[in-house]
Amino acid sequence: MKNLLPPLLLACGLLLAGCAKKDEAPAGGNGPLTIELTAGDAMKYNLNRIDAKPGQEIKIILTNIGTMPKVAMAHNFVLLQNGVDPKAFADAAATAIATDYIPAALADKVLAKTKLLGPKQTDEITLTAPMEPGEYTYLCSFPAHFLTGMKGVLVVQ
Ligand SMILES: [Cu+2]
Repeated sequence: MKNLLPPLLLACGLLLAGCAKKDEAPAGGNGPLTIELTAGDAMKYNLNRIDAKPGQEIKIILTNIGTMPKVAMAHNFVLLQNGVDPKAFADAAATAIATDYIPAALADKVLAKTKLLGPKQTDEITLTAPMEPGEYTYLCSFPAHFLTGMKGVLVVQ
């Protein structure tokens, strides 16, 4: 059993790299990374992990591929600072309807975010990966979506 682990991890790593690193500059470079994120009525992102190098430029293109009306089912991408409790953020976000579910009191904990998107809407942002290696949580701050599993991690290393 023990011997199976390394090849399994390698396979997982290759799979993730293949999914998450579309359009990246040649391997080993520090070129910009383009990540195409989708989210639909199942309240999940297509990618739960993004790998980047410290300081790397990342273009995030988020598309809501769902069909439900925006008032009932909208999505965003909110990248949090390291050390911020994502559940506490999501709880505070749930009542922040006037600011598209970005709680004003915690706005300084947000490293990057897209607009809140209704069905068939897309938003594109460019962010710079933090210089400090670590795992940075991203989530959808629409009520209950984080708890349903609409989250992922930006791994900077
Ligand atoms: Cu969502």
